[in-house]
Order: sequence, then C-alpha cells, then structure tokens
Amino acid sequence: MLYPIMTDTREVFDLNGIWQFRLDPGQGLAERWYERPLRESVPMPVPASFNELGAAAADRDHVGRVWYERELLIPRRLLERRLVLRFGAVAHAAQVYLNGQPLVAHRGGFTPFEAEINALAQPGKNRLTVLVDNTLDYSTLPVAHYREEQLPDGSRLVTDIPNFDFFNYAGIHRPVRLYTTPATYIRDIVLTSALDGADGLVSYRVVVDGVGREAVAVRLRLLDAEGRTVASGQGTEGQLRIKDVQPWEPGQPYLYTCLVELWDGDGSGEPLDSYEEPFGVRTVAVEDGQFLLNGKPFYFKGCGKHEDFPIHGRGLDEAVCVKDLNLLRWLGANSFRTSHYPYAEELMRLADRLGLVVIDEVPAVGLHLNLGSGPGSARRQTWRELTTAAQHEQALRELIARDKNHACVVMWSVANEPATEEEGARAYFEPLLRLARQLDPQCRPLTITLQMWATPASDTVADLLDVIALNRYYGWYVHGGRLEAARALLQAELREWMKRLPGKPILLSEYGADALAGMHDEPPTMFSEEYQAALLQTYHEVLDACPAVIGEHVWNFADFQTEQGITRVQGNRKGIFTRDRRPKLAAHTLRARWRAIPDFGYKLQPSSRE
Ligand code: BDP
Repeated sequence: MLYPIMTDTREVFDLNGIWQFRLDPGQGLAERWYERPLRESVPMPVPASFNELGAAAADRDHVGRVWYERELLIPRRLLERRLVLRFGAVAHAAQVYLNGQPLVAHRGGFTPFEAEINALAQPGKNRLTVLVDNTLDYSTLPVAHYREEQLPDGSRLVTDIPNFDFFNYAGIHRPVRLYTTPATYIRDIVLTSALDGADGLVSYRVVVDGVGREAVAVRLRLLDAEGRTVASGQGTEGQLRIKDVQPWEPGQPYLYTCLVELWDGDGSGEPLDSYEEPFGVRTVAVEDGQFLLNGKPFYFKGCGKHEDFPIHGRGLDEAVCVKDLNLLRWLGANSFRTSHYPYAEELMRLADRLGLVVIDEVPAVGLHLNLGSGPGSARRQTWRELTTAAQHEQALRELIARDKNHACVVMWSVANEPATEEEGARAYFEPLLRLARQLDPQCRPLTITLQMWATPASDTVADLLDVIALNRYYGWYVHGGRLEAARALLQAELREWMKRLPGKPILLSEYGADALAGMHDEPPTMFSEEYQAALLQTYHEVLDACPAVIGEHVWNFADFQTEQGITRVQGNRKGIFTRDRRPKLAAHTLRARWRAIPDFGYKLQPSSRE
C-alpha cells in the first residue's frame, strides 16, 4: 500500500486537527448517531489517544465505542478526480460513515486503510463520522480479557484487562488524509534488490488500476540522492542495474528514489499519474549462524520500544519520533524492534533515512493465557481458547503490504511471547510463517520472541524460525536481585539452545530491569539505577562469550504507561530513558558499550569468542 504523497498528478489534504468526539455508553449504534450531527460532543485532537485528555477516570478506562466527527469540505473540482480517504491507524476497530452512509470498516489498530469516497461525497460540506471500538478479546490482536460483571450494589462493571504490558490507548492514532489520484492510477510498487559486485540490481513490479489500466504505458526511473537518473525502464515488471551502487546500511543509509509514471499508450502529452517511492539497495540473509546485511555479519544493538508519550498516548507525534531516533543514535544503537505492533509509517520512513535497522512486529501480543496476568490459576489451553488466527493472518498481510519496500526492515517478528511451549502452537504458527514467506517479496528472515517458559526443552516452534529471539528476565522476574544467579542461568540456557539448534543465530530481544529515575543504591538493589545498569552489564558479559548471539535489544527504550497493577509504578520503568526521554544511568552504560561495538563483524573479533 502506497504512502500518500503529493506529486505532479496527486494532491494530499490533511484532515488532522480538532474533531468532535463523544463516548458512547452503549446506545449510539441503536440510535444511529451517524445519521445526524453528533450531539453533546467535546473537542478531540486527531491524531491522539482519547484516554488521557479528559480529567475523568471514566474517559481513561472507557471500554467500548466512541464517536469522532468532522466536517469535510470538498471543492467541486476535486470530485472529478478519484478521491481517497485514508486512515493511518485507528485503534482498534473502525466503521467510517460519510454523510450518514457506511463507507468502510476496518479491524486492527496499527495498519492503514482507505476507501474511495466519490460515490458518497457531495460538493461543499460533507459529514465524516468515525465509530471507533477499543474492545479487545480472545479473537483480536492484541489479546485482552473482556469481562462484564455485576457489583454488589447492582451496578455493572465492564473491564477489558490487557493480556499484555502496555496501556490500551485508543482512538484515531495516526493521520487522516484525503488524497486524489487520476482515474487510471499506480496502486502499488514492489521493489527488491540484490548486489552484483559493485552494482545493484533492482527488480520492480508496478500495479496499475482504474479505468483503462490495460492501455497505459509504465515508465520507471531510478534516481540517486541528487536526483540524477541512474537507470530507467518500462513495463510493469523488470530488473534494472545501478552501476557502482551505494548500498543502504546503518552509518550510510543511502536512499534512491523509484519514480514511476503512467503514460497514454502512445507516450504523448503529460504523465497520467506519477509516484515516487524511496528505497535502499541492500541484502539480508541468515547464513552459517550469522545475520548478514549486505553480505556482512551484522550485530544488533538497540532496544524494544513503544509508541507512548504523556498526554497524547499512542497518537503520532513526529517530534517524538525524531527525538527517539536521535537518542538511539546517541546511544550508538543501530536498530530497534517495533514491539509490540507496527509503528507509524512516518517513523518507518525516518528509520530509512537515518539508517536504523528495524525488526517489524505484528500486534500479536498476549497469546498466552497462563503467563502472569491471566485470571485464575488453573492451567488453561491457550490455543484452544484463542480465536486469533484469522486476525493474525490479516495483520501479517497488512503489515507486509505496507512495509515491504522499506530498507530499514530486515526481519519480521510474527509474535511476541506466545505460548510456544503449549500444545497447538506449532499448528498455529506453521501456516502463518509459511504465509509470511510467501507474502514478502524480499523474503526477509522471520522470528518470534520467546518468553521464559519457552525453553530449549519445552518450546515447539524455534526450529521454524530463522533467528531465535529470547526475552529473558533472569535477575528480575526470576531470581530478582541475584545477578550471579542470573549470569549462571542465562549462560546455561544459551548453551542448551546452541545444543538444540546448532548454527541458529540467537538475538536477545528483551532483557532489563525496572529503575525509578533518581533512586540510587550501592551495592545495587532492585529498582535503583545502579541495579538496572549492573544487570545489563552482567548480561553483556554472557552475550559476548556466546558465539551464537547476534545481537542485544534492551527492554525498554523509555518508561511507558501500562494498566494499573501492583507491579507497575505509574507504568513500566524498564526504560533506559524516562518517559520524557531523560537518560538514566543505564543509558550511559549502554552508550559506552555500543559506541565501541562495530555494526559489522563484532563476533569475529577474537576477544568476543568463548
Ligand atoms: C515481556 C514483554 C513486555 C513487558 C516485559 C516486562 O514482552 O511487553 O513489558 O516483559 O515485564 O514479557 O517488563
């Protein structure tokens, strides 16, 4: 799916700003609120989460539907064009109405969706209404425990407790835009690249749609960063050679532009449609126990993150995006994971530009009914109770469709901490992994991050993955406060993985400890800044000695909001930065380490071998 941009043939209109908003206590659909202007509405910014903008706990904790509405003024001349309304992301389900008529519905809170509006739009004023539902349950991604109960005073309590460790922010989280295309238009561009000596080979496929699509000619040019044409071709499919290519990689994130034009069959006049897709030339492969980027063994240094900030919650804030990526570079990091859901397209485009490598994750989190937060203590059968498979497949399709051309994306994470030690996991994941391999034109490696109960002895899916990704909390949830025990347990587990799957690379995809900024202790105790830093250092000694380890992602980049609970102090404090992005001691520890570790060839240095 193409990102909306202005070109010679396309216009983009921003529909962000203040909309009308109303919480729905339950009767909105029955009363058809979409048929007339929203009553009793309050102002609400888009994009933003609605949860923390009011002062009432009831707003923050609302479970169910909310309504957004705005006026959409459409100049008459625009209706002669193909007009598309596009939502960057609405969490978690949306039903969109235009002038009271249903336009498009979408399930899944982290990927874009769009619809042509010409049939329902009128010149002048239009009413755009969006019904948003934040309910999560055992059929959705992420997974939550939806519950209705009667309290002793007769009142009804509805809760939807996340089966995951971040606050269930909701609303219109990413930009809303209206854009035009000509009647015959470029629907999609698919790019893959290879290196051939000093040259780059770029294969392309252009998908043309709309009236008369068979009759148009496709022309394509590859431009370098200065805008000079370095290769050109025609037709909907082909391969082009870039002489003396500048590959994309961290440290030198060189981007080319693929300019696609549609022309009338006889090639006369002006282009009918044009689009510019930025791309990098680079290769990714897992071979001989190494993660190869442009044929060189890459070492991942970085963090798991969240889209999370005070006030606007999970709503896109491009200032925060820029700040975060700059701080990652300040740390000497070269990568991050979009834990636990696809991040905004705007951030992905920045990662391409700034040269940060991304592990791109679908919102499959909470697929474990026996880990900590599950209600009741009886052993449950996760894969019998969850009905997420269809949604999981859709999320994977939409993520790969959106992000397939990004140079920064080097691996897909198909789930975070699912119950891979339980019966049914392999049958659940095998088809999804197969599908991901079919869908990705670049055939990127696949991983799933494994939780602590998925051990070399109990896990049932790791052999299907290209990289074993481990989330480990020795010294925190297991043997908290005991760093020597943490060291011994981590060492022993890594050894067991190397025995079970020799030659399979291992990424430590999460490790860390909560630290309350400003809390200090010596010798270090849990929650102090010193303990967080000391835990990371203990892990690093073990990781450096293990040849199978191809990278380290600390949990988490910054403190973040969660559901309230007895283990969370206004959120999860495992950030190496505070929620407002100020460094804790651990950030300095990591900076000293990561600036000394090269992006390539780290484990080939003799000192890092066991
Ligand atoms: C891991 C989860 C992550 C949590 C983290 C923690 O993948 O989402 O925030 O634990 O408990 O299990 O801090």
